[in-house]
Amino acid sequence: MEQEAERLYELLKKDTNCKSLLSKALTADRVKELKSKKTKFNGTLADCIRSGCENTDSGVGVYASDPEAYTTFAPLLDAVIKDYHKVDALNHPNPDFGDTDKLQFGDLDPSGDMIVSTRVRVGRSHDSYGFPPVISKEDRVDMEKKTVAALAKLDGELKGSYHPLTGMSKETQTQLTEDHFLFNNSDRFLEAAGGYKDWPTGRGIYFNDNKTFLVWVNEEDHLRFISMQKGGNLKEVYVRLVKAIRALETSGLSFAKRDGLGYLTFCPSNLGTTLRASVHIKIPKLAATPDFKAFCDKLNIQARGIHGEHTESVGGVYDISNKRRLGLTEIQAIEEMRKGVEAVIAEEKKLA
Ligand code: ADP
Ligand code: CIR
Repeated sequence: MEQEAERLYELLKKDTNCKSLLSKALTADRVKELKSKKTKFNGTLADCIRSGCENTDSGVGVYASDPEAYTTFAPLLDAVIKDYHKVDALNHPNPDFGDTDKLQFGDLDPSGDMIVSTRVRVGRSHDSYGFPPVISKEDRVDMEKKTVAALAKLDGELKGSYHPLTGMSKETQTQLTEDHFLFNNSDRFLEAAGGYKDWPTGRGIYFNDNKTFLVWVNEEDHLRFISMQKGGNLKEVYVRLVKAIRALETSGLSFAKRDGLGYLTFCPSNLGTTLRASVHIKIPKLAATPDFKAFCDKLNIQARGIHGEHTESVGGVYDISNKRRLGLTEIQAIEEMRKGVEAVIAEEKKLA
Protein backbone atom coordinates (compact mmCIF):
# COMPACT_ATOMS: atom_id res chain seq x y z
CA MET A 1 0.00 0.00 0.00
CA GLU A 2 2.71 2.50 0.99
CA GLN A 3 4.94 1.38 -1.88
CA GLU A 4 2.06 1.87 -4.33
CA ALA A 5 1.56 5.48 -3.19
CA GLU A 6 5.32 6.09 -3.49
CA ARG A 7 5.46 4.48 -6.94
CA LEU A 8 2.60 6.70 -8.15
CA TYR A 9 4.21 9.81 -6.65
CA GLU A 10 7.44 9.02 -8.55
CA LEU A 11 5.44 8.77 -11.79
CA LEU A 12 3.90 12.19 -11.14
CA LYS A 13 7.27 13.81 -10.34
CA LYS A 14 8.83 12.37 -13.49
CA ASP A 15 6.66 14.67 -15.62
CA THR A 16 8.20 18.02 -14.79
CA ASN A 17 5.71 19.79 -17.07
CA CYS A 18 2.68 18.51 -15.17
CA LYS A 19 0.22 21.32 -14.36
CA SER A 20 -2.57 19.42 -12.59
CA LEU A 21 -3.98 20.56 -9.27
CA LEU A 22 -2.73 17.26 -7.85
CA SER A 23 0.86 18.04 -8.81
CA LYS A 24 0.63 21.39 -7.02
CA ALA A 25 -0.90 19.89 -3.86
CA LEU A 26 0.93 16.58 -3.47
CA THR A 27 4.23 17.26 -1.74
CA ALA A 28 6.70 14.65 -0.48
CA ASP A 29 5.63 15.55 3.07
CA ARG A 30 1.99 14.91 2.28
CA VAL A 31 2.82 11.53 0.76
CA LYS A 32 4.72 10.65 3.92
CA GLU A 33 1.86 11.80 6.15
CA LEU A 34 -0.92 10.02 4.24
CA LYS A 35 0.56 6.93 2.58
CA SER A 36 -0.24 4.50 5.39
CA LYS A 37 -3.75 5.79 6.19
CA LYS A 38 -6.92 3.89 5.33
CA THR A 39 -10.59 4.87 5.42
CA LYS A 40 -13.23 2.59 6.89
CA PHE A 41 -14.07 1.63 3.27
CA ASN A 42 -10.40 0.55 2.85
CA GLY A 43 -9.67 3.53 0.62
CA THR A 44 -6.00 4.57 0.35
CA LEU A 45 -3.96 7.53 -0.85
CA ALA A 46 -2.99 5.46 -3.90
CA ASP A 47 -6.70 5.06 -4.78
CA CYS A 48 -7.14 8.85 -4.68
CA ILE A 49 -4.08 9.81 -6.76
CA ARG A 50 -3.78 6.93 -9.25
CA SER A 51 -5.62 8.66 -12.11
CA GLY A 52 -3.64 11.88 -11.86
CA CYS A 53 -0.27 10.11 -11.51
CA GLU A 54 -0.89 7.81 -14.48
CA ASN A 55 -2.38 10.67 -16.54
CA THR A 56 -0.16 13.67 -15.93
CA ASP A 57 -2.22 15.69 -18.44
CA SER A 58 -5.11 15.68 -15.91
CA GLY A 59 -6.70 18.99 -15.01
CA VAL A 60 -7.52 18.00 -11.44
CA GLY A 61 -5.88 14.57 -11.08
CA VAL A 62 -7.46 13.37 -7.85
CA TYR A 63 -10.60 11.43 -6.92
CA ALA A 64 -11.94 10.51 -3.45
CA SER A 65 -11.83 6.77 -2.85
CA ASP A 66 -15.01 7.02 -0.78
CA PRO A 67 -16.98 9.58 1.30
CA GLU A 68 -14.56 9.23 4.25
CA ALA A 69 -11.55 10.10 2.08
CA TYR A 70 -12.56 13.75 2.39
CA THR A 71 -11.67 13.46 6.10
CA THR A 72 -8.81 10.93 6.07
CA PHE A 73 -6.95 12.57 3.19
CA ALA A 74 -8.08 16.13 3.96
CA PRO A 75 -4.55 17.64 3.89
CA LEU A 76 -4.35 16.77 0.19
CA LEU A 77 -8.00 16.99 -0.84
CA ASP A 78 -8.72 20.31 0.91
CA ALA A 79 -5.86 21.96 -0.98
CA VAL A 80 -7.20 20.68 -4.31
CA ILE A 81 -10.79 21.70 -3.47
CA LYS A 82 -9.75 25.27 -2.55
CA ASP A 83 -7.68 25.58 -5.70
CA TYR A 84 -10.40 24.28 -8.08
CA HIS A 85 -13.35 26.20 -6.62
CA LYS A 86 -11.29 29.33 -5.86
CA VAL A 87 -12.23 29.55 -2.16
CA ASP A 88 -10.06 30.31 0.88
CA ALA A 89 -12.15 28.36 3.36
CA LEU A 90 -14.37 25.31 3.14
CA ASN A 91 -17.66 26.69 4.37
CA HIS A 92 -20.08 25.73 1.65
CA PRO A 93 -23.56 27.22 2.27
CA ASN A 94 -26.76 25.22 2.78
CA PRO A 95 -28.61 24.26 -0.40
CA ASP A 96 -30.65 27.13 -1.85
CA PHE A 97 -32.38 26.64 -5.17
CA GLY A 98 -33.96 30.11 -5.11
CA ASP A 99 -37.64 30.86 -5.50
CA THR A 100 -38.48 28.93 -8.65
CA ASP A 101 -41.67 31.00 -9.10
CA LYS A 102 -39.65 34.20 -9.35
CA LEU A 103 -36.62 33.34 -11.45
CA GLN A 104 -34.94 36.27 -13.18
CA PHE A 105 -34.23 34.35 -16.38
CA GLY A 106 -36.07 32.38 -19.05
CA ASP A 107 -34.83 31.57 -22.54
CA LEU A 108 -31.19 32.65 -22.95
CA ASP A 109 -31.48 32.70 -26.75
CA PRO A 110 -35.05 33.57 -27.81
CA SER A 111 -33.96 33.82 -31.48
CA GLY A 112 -32.96 30.16 -31.35
CA ASP A 113 -29.94 30.86 -33.54
CA MET A 114 -27.12 30.01 -31.18
CA ILE A 115 -28.10 27.66 -28.36
CA VAL A 116 -28.67 24.11 -29.55
CA SER A 117 -29.63 22.62 -26.18
CA THR A 118 -29.54 23.25 -22.43
CA ARG A 119 -28.75 20.80 -19.64
CA VAL A 120 -28.41 21.02 -15.86
CA ARG A 121 -27.14 18.14 -13.75
CA VAL A 122 -26.34 17.38 -10.15
CA GLY A 123 -24.52 14.41 -8.63
CA ARG A 124 -25.53 12.53 -5.50
CA SER A 125 -23.85 9.73 -3.54
CA HIS A 126 -25.48 7.14 -1.32
CA ASP A 127 -23.89 7.73 2.08
CA SER A 128 -23.35 4.08 2.95
CA TYR A 129 -21.28 2.98 -0.06
CA GLY A 130 -17.75 3.67 -1.25
CA PHE A 131 -16.83 5.23 -4.59
CA PRO A 132 -15.55 3.25 -7.63
CA PRO A 133 -12.02 2.45 -6.35
CA VAL A 134 -13.34 0.52 -3.35
CA ILE A 135 -16.89 -0.60 -4.12
CA SER A 136 -17.54 -4.30 -4.74
CA LYS A 137 -19.60 -5.66 -7.62
CA GLU A 138 -22.25 -6.90 -5.17
CA ASP A 139 -22.56 -3.49 -3.49
CA ARG A 140 -22.86 -1.75 -6.82
CA VAL A 141 -25.72 -4.05 -7.82
CA ASP A 142 -27.35 -3.58 -4.42
CA MET A 143 -27.11 0.18 -4.76
CA GLU A 144 -28.60 0.03 -8.26
CA LYS A 145 -31.61 -1.89 -6.87
CA LYS A 146 -32.21 0.73 -4.14
CA THR A 147 -31.95 3.53 -6.68
CA VAL A 148 -34.33 1.93 -9.15
CA ALA A 149 -36.91 1.36 -6.39
CA ALA A 150 -36.78 5.07 -5.51
CA LEU A 151 -37.00 6.14 -9.16
CA ALA A 152 -40.12 4.01 -9.60
CA LYS A 153 -41.93 6.39 -7.22
CA LEU A 154 -41.52 9.41 -9.52
CA ASP A 155 -44.68 10.60 -11.23
CA GLY A 156 -46.03 13.26 -13.59
CA GLU A 157 -43.48 14.65 -16.03
CA LEU A 158 -40.70 12.78 -14.21
CA LYS A 159 -42.24 9.33 -14.62
CA GLY A 160 -40.08 7.06 -16.74
CA SER A 161 -38.35 3.72 -17.02
CA TYR A 162 -34.96 2.26 -16.14
CA HIS A 163 -32.69 0.74 -18.77
CA PRO A 164 -29.71 -1.24 -17.43
CA LEU A 165 -26.57 -1.28 -19.62
CA THR A 166 -26.39 -5.03 -19.14
CA GLY A 167 -28.41 -6.43 -22.01
CA MET A 168 -28.76 -3.13 -23.88
CA SER A 169 -27.87 -3.54 -27.57
CA LYS A 170 -24.73 -1.84 -28.91
CA GLU A 171 -26.86 0.11 -31.41
CA THR A 172 -29.12 1.50 -28.69
CA GLN A 173 -26.11 2.45 -26.57
CA THR A 174 -24.40 4.20 -29.46
CA GLN A 175 -27.54 6.09 -30.47
CA LEU A 176 -28.28 7.24 -26.90
CA THR A 177 -24.65 8.35 -26.49
CA GLU A 178 -24.56 10.25 -29.80
CA ASP A 179 -27.78 12.00 -28.83
CA HIS A 180 -26.02 13.16 -25.61
CA PHE A 181 -28.24 11.17 -23.27
CA LEU A 182 -26.02 8.25 -22.23
CA PHE A 183 -22.47 7.86 -20.91
CA ASN A 184 -19.91 5.31 -22.09
CA ASN A 185 -16.60 3.90 -20.85
CA SER A 186 -14.19 5.95 -22.92
CA ASP A 187 -12.72 8.41 -20.38
CA ARG A 188 -9.15 7.28 -19.58
CA PHE A 189 -9.01 9.53 -16.50
CA LEU A 190 -12.07 7.88 -15.00
CA GLU A 191 -10.87 4.46 -16.09
CA ALA A 192 -7.56 4.88 -14.24
CA ALA A 193 -9.53 5.85 -11.12
CA GLY A 194 -11.38 2.53 -11.22
CA GLY A 195 -14.52 4.05 -12.74
CA TYR A 196 -15.12 1.15 -15.14
CA LYS A 197 -14.53 -1.78 -12.80
CA ASP A 198 -16.97 -4.63 -13.50
CA TRP A 199 -18.38 -2.66 -16.44
CA PRO A 200 -21.29 -2.68 -17.33
CA THR A 201 -22.70 -4.37 -14.21
CA GLY A 202 -24.81 -2.10 -12.00
CA ARG A 203 -24.88 0.76 -14.52
CA GLY A 204 -27.90 2.10 -16.31
CA ILE A 205 -30.04 5.04 -17.30
CA TYR A 206 -33.54 6.14 -16.33
CA PHE A 207 -35.51 8.55 -18.50
CA ASN A 208 -38.99 9.92 -19.04
CA ASP A 209 -40.80 9.55 -22.37
CA ASN A 210 -39.42 12.67 -24.03
CA LYS A 211 -35.96 12.29 -22.46
CA THR A 212 -36.07 15.64 -20.65
CA PHE A 213 -35.37 14.09 -17.26
CA LEU A 214 -32.70 11.42 -16.93
CA VAL A 215 -30.81 9.67 -14.15
CA TRP A 216 -27.41 8.06 -14.64
CA VAL A 217 -26.80 5.18 -12.28
CA ASN A 218 -23.19 4.34 -11.42
CA GLU A 219 -21.46 6.36 -14.07
CA GLU A 220 -18.82 8.52 -12.31
CA ASP A 221 -21.04 9.19 -9.31
CA HIS A 222 -23.55 6.83 -7.74
CA LEU A 223 -26.26 9.07 -9.14
CA ARG A 224 -26.51 11.92 -11.59
CA PHE A 225 -29.86 13.71 -12.04
CA ILE A 226 -30.13 15.45 -15.40
CA SER A 227 -32.69 17.81 -16.91
CA MET A 228 -32.22 18.76 -20.56
CA GLN A 229 -34.02 19.89 -23.67
CA LYS A 230 -33.45 21.46 -27.08
CA GLY A 231 -33.09 25.24 -27.24
CA GLY A 232 -32.10 27.78 -24.61
CA ASN A 233 -34.88 27.73 -22.02
CA LEU A 234 -32.78 27.54 -18.87
CA LYS A 235 -35.78 28.27 -16.65
CA GLU A 236 -37.77 25.23 -17.80
CA VAL A 237 -34.72 22.98 -17.50
CA TYR A 238 -33.77 24.23 -14.02
CA VAL A 239 -37.29 24.15 -12.58
CA ARG A 240 -37.71 20.53 -13.75
CA LEU A 241 -34.43 19.53 -12.09
CA VAL A 242 -35.30 21.20 -8.79
CA LYS A 243 -38.65 19.37 -8.79
CA ALA A 244 -36.84 16.06 -9.37
CA ILE A 245 -34.27 16.67 -6.61
CA ARG A 246 -37.06 17.45 -4.14
CA ALA A 247 -38.97 14.32 -5.13
CA LEU A 248 -35.91 12.08 -4.85
CA GLU A 249 -34.87 13.52 -1.51
CA THR A 250 -38.18 12.36 -0.05
CA SER A 251 -38.18 8.97 -1.77
CA GLY A 252 -36.23 7.10 0.91
CA LEU A 253 -32.70 7.65 -0.43
CA SER A 254 -30.12 9.20 1.87
CA PHE A 255 -27.34 11.24 0.27
CA ALA A 256 -23.78 11.81 1.50
CA LYS A 257 -23.22 15.37 2.69
CA ARG A 258 -20.57 17.04 4.84
CA ASP A 259 -20.56 20.35 6.70
CA GLY A 260 -18.48 22.82 4.74
CA LEU A 261 -18.27 20.60 1.64
CA GLY A 262 -21.95 20.18 0.72
CA TYR A 263 -22.91 17.05 -1.21
CA LEU A 264 -20.05 14.58 -1.61
CA THR A 265 -19.00 13.35 -5.05
CA PHE A 266 -16.26 11.13 -6.47
CA CYS A 267 -14.37 14.03 -8.05
CA PRO A 268 -13.59 17.04 -5.82
CA SER A 269 -14.42 19.33 -8.74
CA ASN A 270 -18.08 18.40 -8.29
CA LEU A 271 -18.47 18.91 -4.52
CA GLY A 272 -20.85 21.39 -2.96
CA THR A 273 -23.82 22.06 -5.17
CA THR A 274 -22.54 19.38 -7.61
CA LEU A 275 -24.33 21.47 -10.20
CA ARG A 276 -23.18 21.90 -13.79
CA ALA A 277 -25.47 23.96 -16.01
CA SER A 278 -24.48 23.95 -19.67
CA VAL A 279 -25.52 24.99 -23.12
CA HIS A 280 -24.37 23.60 -26.42
CA ILE A 281 -23.80 26.84 -28.27
CA LYS A 282 -22.56 27.88 -31.72
CA ILE A 283 -19.67 30.27 -31.18
CA PRO A 284 -17.24 29.69 -34.06
CA LYS A 285 -15.86 33.25 -34.01
CA LEU A 286 -15.29 33.69 -30.28
CA ALA A 287 -13.83 30.19 -29.97
CA ALA A 288 -11.28 30.98 -32.68
CA THR A 289 -9.89 34.01 -30.84
CA PRO A 290 -6.58 33.46 -29.01
CA ASP A 291 -7.97 34.69 -25.69
CA PHE A 292 -11.07 32.46 -25.65
CA LYS A 293 -9.85 30.55 -22.59
CA ALA A 294 -8.99 33.75 -20.72
CA PHE A 295 -12.43 35.13 -21.63
CA CYS A 296 -14.06 32.05 -20.07
CA ASP A 297 -11.79 32.04 -17.00
CA LYS A 298 -12.70 35.64 -16.21
CA LEU A 299 -16.39 34.72 -16.14
CA ASN A 300 -15.86 31.50 -14.14
CA ILE A 301 -17.19 29.45 -17.03
CA GLN A 302 -15.65 26.45 -18.73
CA ALA A 303 -15.69 25.34 -22.38
CA ARG A 304 -15.82 21.63 -23.27
CA GLY A 305 -16.29 19.74 -26.52
CA ILE A 306 -19.78 18.49 -27.35
CA HIS A 307 -19.33 14.84 -26.45
CA GLY A 308 -18.37 15.58 -22.87
CA GLU A 309 -15.27 16.51 -20.96
CA HIS A 310 -11.96 15.90 -22.76
CA THR A 311 -13.69 15.80 -26.18
CA GLU A 312 -13.41 18.24 -29.08
CA SER A 313 -15.81 20.82 -30.45
CA VAL A 314 -17.67 19.96 -33.67
CA GLY A 315 -18.62 22.72 -36.13
CA GLY A 316 -17.93 25.59 -33.74
CA VAL A 317 -20.40 24.25 -31.15
CA TYR A 318 -19.08 24.26 -27.56
CA ASP A 319 -20.39 23.14 -24.19
CA ILE A 320 -20.29 26.22 -21.95
CA SER A 321 -20.99 25.76 -18.23
CA ASN A 322 -20.35 27.15 -14.76
CA LYS A 323 -16.97 26.05 -13.45
CA ARG A 324 -17.39 26.51 -9.71
CA ARG A 325 -19.78 24.32 -7.75
CA LEU A 326 -18.63 24.82 -4.14
CA GLY A 327 -18.78 27.97 -2.02
CA LEU A 328 -21.93 29.26 -3.66
CA THR A 329 -25.58 28.18 -3.66
CA GLU A 330 -27.36 26.33 -6.45
CA ILE A 331 -29.17 29.46 -7.59
CA GLN A 332 -25.89 31.40 -7.55
CA ALA A 333 -24.20 28.72 -9.67
CA ILE A 334 -27.05 28.94 -12.18
CA GLU A 335 -26.79 32.74 -12.23
CA GLU A 336 -23.02 32.49 -12.79
CA MET A 337 -23.66 30.27 -15.81
CA ARG A 338 -26.45 32.51 -17.11
CA LYS A 339 -24.29 35.64 -16.94
CA GLY A 340 -21.43 33.78 -18.60
CA VAL A 341 -23.62 32.53 -21.45
CA GLU A 342 -25.10 36.00 -21.97
CA ALA A 343 -21.58 37.46 -22.19
CA VAL A 344 -20.55 34.73 -24.64
CA ILE A 345 -23.56 35.48 -26.86
CA ALA A 346 -22.87 39.23 -26.78
CA GLU A 347 -19.20 38.70 -27.67
CA GLU A 348 -19.97 36.32 -30.55
CA LYS A 349 -22.45 38.85 -31.97
CA LYS A 350 -19.84 41.62 -31.67
CA LEU A 351 -17.38 39.57 -33.71
CA ALA A 352 -19.94 38.83 -36.44
P1 ADP B 1 -21.15 15.92 -16.92
O1 ADP B 1 -19.96 15.91 -16.03
O2 ADP B 1 -22.00 17.11 -16.69
O3 ADP B 1 -21.93 14.67 -16.96
P2 ADP B 1 -19.82 15.56 -19.51
O4 ADP B 1 -18.93 16.65 -20.03
O5 ADP B 1 -19.24 14.26 -19.15
O6 ADP B 1 -20.60 16.24 -18.33
O7 ADP B 1 -21.00 15.34 -20.53
C1 ADP B 1 -21.95 14.35 -20.39
C2 ADP B 1 -22.87 14.27 -21.58
O8 ADP B 1 -23.80 15.34 -21.55
C3 ADP B 1 -22.19 14.34 -22.92
O9 ADP B 1 -22.79 13.42 -23.80
C4 ADP B 1 -22.49 15.75 -23.39
O10 ADP B 1 -22.53 15.85 -24.79
C5 ADP B 1 -23.85 15.97 -22.80
N1 ADP B 1 -24.19 17.39 -22.63
C6 ADP B 1 -23.60 18.26 -21.80
N2 ADP B 1 -24.16 19.48 -21.90
C7 ADP B 1 -25.13 19.37 -22.84
C8 ADP B 1 -26.08 20.28 -23.42
N3 ADP B 1 -26.16 21.56 -23.02
N4 ADP B 1 -26.92 19.80 -24.36
C9 ADP B 1 -26.86 18.51 -24.76
N5 ADP B 1 -26.01 17.62 -24.26
C10 ADP B 1 -25.15 18.03 -23.30
C1 CIR C 1 -9.01 15.47 -14.80
O1 CIR C 1 -8.36 15.64 -13.79
O2 CIR C 1 -8.83 16.09 -15.84
C2 CIR C 1 -10.12 14.46 -14.76
N1 CIR C 1 -9.95 13.61 -13.63
C3 CIR C 1 -11.48 15.16 -14.70
C4 CIR C 1 -11.62 16.18 -13.65
C5 CIR C 1 -12.96 16.89 -13.55
N2 CIR C 1 -14.05 16.28 -14.18
C6 CIR C 1 -14.86 15.31 -13.72
O3 CIR C 1 -14.76 14.82 -12.63
N3 CIR C 1 -15.82 14.95 -14.52
